[in-house]
Amino acid sequence: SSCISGNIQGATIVDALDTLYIMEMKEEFKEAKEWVEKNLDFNVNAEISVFEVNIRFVGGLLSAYYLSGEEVFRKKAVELGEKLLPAFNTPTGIPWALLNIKSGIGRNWPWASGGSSILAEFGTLHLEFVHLSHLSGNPVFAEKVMNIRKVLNRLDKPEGLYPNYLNPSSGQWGQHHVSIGGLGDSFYEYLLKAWLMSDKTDEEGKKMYYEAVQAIETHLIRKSSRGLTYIAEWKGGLLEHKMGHLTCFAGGMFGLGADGAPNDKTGHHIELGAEIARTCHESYDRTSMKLGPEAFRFDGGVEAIATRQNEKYYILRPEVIETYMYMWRLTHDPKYRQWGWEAVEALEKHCRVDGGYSGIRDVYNNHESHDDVQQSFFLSETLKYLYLLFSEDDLLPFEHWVFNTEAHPLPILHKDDGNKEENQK
Ligand code: DMJ
Repeated sequence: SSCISGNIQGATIVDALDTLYIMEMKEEFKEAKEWVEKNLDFNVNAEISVFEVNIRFVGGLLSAYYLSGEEVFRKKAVELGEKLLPAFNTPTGIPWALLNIKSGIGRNWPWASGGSSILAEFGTLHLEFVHLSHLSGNPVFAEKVMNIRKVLNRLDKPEGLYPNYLNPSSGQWGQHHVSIGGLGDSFYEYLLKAWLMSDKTDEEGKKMYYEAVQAIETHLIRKSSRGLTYIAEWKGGLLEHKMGHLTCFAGGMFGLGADGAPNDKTGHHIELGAEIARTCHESYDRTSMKLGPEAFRFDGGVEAIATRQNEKYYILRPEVIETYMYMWRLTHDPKYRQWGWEAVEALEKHCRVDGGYSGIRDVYNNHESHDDVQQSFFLSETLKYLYLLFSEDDLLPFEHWVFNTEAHPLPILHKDDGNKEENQK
């Protein structure tokens, strides 16, 4: 019916395309491709999250194209990118969080501070949109994301930090909440990866990344009394000593950014990545299922443990394994493979169910209570990062590829790439 809005169907299939390809599951990849050709449809009355559709569908299609060279994926990616463009029709060009892709009408999450857009949402379009311009020859996609940068750079930042909320009409920050986990996370990731993906020509992205990390170290990174480094949340100058599972991706990010760190700080950034990996491993090790909770605290005598019932769940998230994979590639310390294998065994033991894998309601309990959901990022991220952790470094090497925030590999755009795509393989 025309007044009920639906969704774009096929997230799990599209999110898994590149994983199937990388794992050489040729039959399954072919089947998935045929599904995309016949059934993937963006002409639906759906109110979608611009961020989620971008990282899962646009990112998934772009990677499938670059890996396989199959034109259908390029075509679908550009078609979907065009559908997302009306989200940028705001006074500042900061996109809406939600968009009806039939009507082109956008709005923000009703819960977000003062009608704001979310940093981790509008800040996580850059990599995909640069590739959409590259593959379509249409500069509009890259222009939209470069404008987001411009708006951010005109604003004063409290203590050099980026608040999670920005109002797309006034161009002003909402609440001064800062997080390297939910609502903030992948914004920082994309500053670093934009620079890497540009073959290290995007000096603005580089500068923004390393300045942000400096502010994060000064204001958010702390050490517990028993020596665990963690990243707290900042609320208008006050720290909440809580670290989300989502925040654990930052270990890998610090490691990946270590090489370019200014002022001889390479070793320091690697060390920071290693410490975050260790803390996040502790959050897994201190549960009965050896799978980490959604959030853990450093408060009232506890360290790296969830204290609230509604933070004890595990929904097959990848961030801790992602950090193991980066730290393994960067250091070859065998502990990262050991820790990864512990996660494999725990997933098999506690999450495997008929027909797939399920999230767990309480990782501190001795009996699994399954939530009966297999998130699409389990196939795109968790399994892919595990596979890469136990593969050789020349499978999707960091010198040629960056992973979008949903683990979809995108080729680095070398300066002379303009008209030939072959050298990206
Ligand atoms: C994924 O969709 C992406 O990794 C995103 O950046 C954060 N949340 C999930 C995985 O936990």
